[in-house]
Amino acid sequence: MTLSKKAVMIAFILFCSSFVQLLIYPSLIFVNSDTVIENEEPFIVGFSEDILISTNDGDYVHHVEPTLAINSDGKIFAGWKNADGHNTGGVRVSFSRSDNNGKTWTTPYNMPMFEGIFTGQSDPWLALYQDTIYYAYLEYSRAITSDLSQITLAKSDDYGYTWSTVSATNGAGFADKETMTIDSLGNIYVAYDDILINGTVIVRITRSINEGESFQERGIIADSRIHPIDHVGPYVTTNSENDVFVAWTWITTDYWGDIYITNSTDHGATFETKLDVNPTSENGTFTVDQTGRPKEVTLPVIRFDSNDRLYILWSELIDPDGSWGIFLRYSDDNGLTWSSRYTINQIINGNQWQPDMDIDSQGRLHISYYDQQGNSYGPYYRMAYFSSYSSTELIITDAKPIASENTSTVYTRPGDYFTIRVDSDDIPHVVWTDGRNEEMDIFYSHGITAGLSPLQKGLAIGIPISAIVI
Ligand SMILES: [Ca+2]
Ligand SMILES: [Ca+2]
Ligand SMILES: [Ca+2]
Repeated sequence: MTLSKKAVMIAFILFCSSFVQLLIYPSLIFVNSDTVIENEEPFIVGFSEDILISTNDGDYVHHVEPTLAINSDGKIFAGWKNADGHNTGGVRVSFSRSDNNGKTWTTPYNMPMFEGIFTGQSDPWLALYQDTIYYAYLEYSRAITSDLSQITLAKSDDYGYTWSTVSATNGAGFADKETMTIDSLGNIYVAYDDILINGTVIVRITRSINEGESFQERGIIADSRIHPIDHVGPYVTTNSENDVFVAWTWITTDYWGDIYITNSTDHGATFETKLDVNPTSENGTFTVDQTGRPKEVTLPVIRFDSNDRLYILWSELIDPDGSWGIFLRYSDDNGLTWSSRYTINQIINGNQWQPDMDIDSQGRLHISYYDQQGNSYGPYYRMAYFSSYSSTELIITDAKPIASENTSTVYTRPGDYFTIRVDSDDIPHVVWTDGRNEEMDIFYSHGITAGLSPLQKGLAIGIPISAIVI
């Protein structure tokens, strides 16, 4: 059976099971007590054929840690990190674009090095504001004559044909693990770890109020000299009032800590007292491989829906079988109090980690994560939503494989994240790290809806007609 045939069969089986779910659950979402809108399609029944987008192995064989952004016209932009080894540090970051809903992608190229300095690059992060692409990435000097370390912000007004770059940070140490968000007015925030040479970690946030022409230091979110022993992975977002929220992992003992969150009502100048998202236990941690290189790590993802409900998603090493699992909470009071914990992984056994989510126009969560069973892993997808806004019962669709092949657990370091984003039609698009060809590559796929017949689905996503006749 060809891969395409297998994908179509899986899509059809998932179509049938999803139809049963449609019958079971009334598809209404209550936005507030007065407003009722239908929770309409699209329901995602499977994923389109996998497309390889890291097509250039000439300089670097391994490609990991992809990021994704989609504009209102459906142009898709992807970035990722290139490395010499499957589990080694980043050397350059790349960019590619699709103008035809992911069917084909432009030839990837490496992003510019800041002011011509010979740098290494890592930690790619894409965001859009209107039709301008903002691409944040870590840069560190590889020349002995420079000690440059910063988050660079590259900006393109022409879909990635040309870029201008600016330094988005000015910390004292190694700038690491940034995230970026852009508020409704176009102000750009970059949160990152500033790692000093003595091991102190200061989590900082910077802001640009001039469309990325320059950045100013704003506030300090965490400092390991005051709150030992380590802080990692600040994830920044804003609500409808353009207040700034940051969640991150605070490691409080050698191996354990938890997710903390704080917010700022003065655009990042000062932050409220941080709150433990799981106050009764310490569940955040990290694991390393046999050579001491990082594998799974607890890192939060935070997003607001259009009603300012705040969702937080993360992975923990506390499933009953001692494995990693994925959890969700929400808050309707800007993070002061939190809902019960919801388990997101459908299968408890094995490791589920590295979750990401996006929220569509109907307030539904589109969630992706890796699931390892036995000696291989791959990306999976679930959609989650509440039957009404006051309901605490999370409806969550069956886990669906995104990729048609898995990656061997020999490849221990797919990066710290992969990315899911919904387009203007509420369709999820995913980029992930994939080792099916005995090297790490970046693949892409998008959701297929139940609204199309299996034949139409095949035609709509470009599967050859011969593959549909099973
Ligand atoms: Ca805790
Ligand atoms: Ca598990
Ligand atoms: Ca390759």
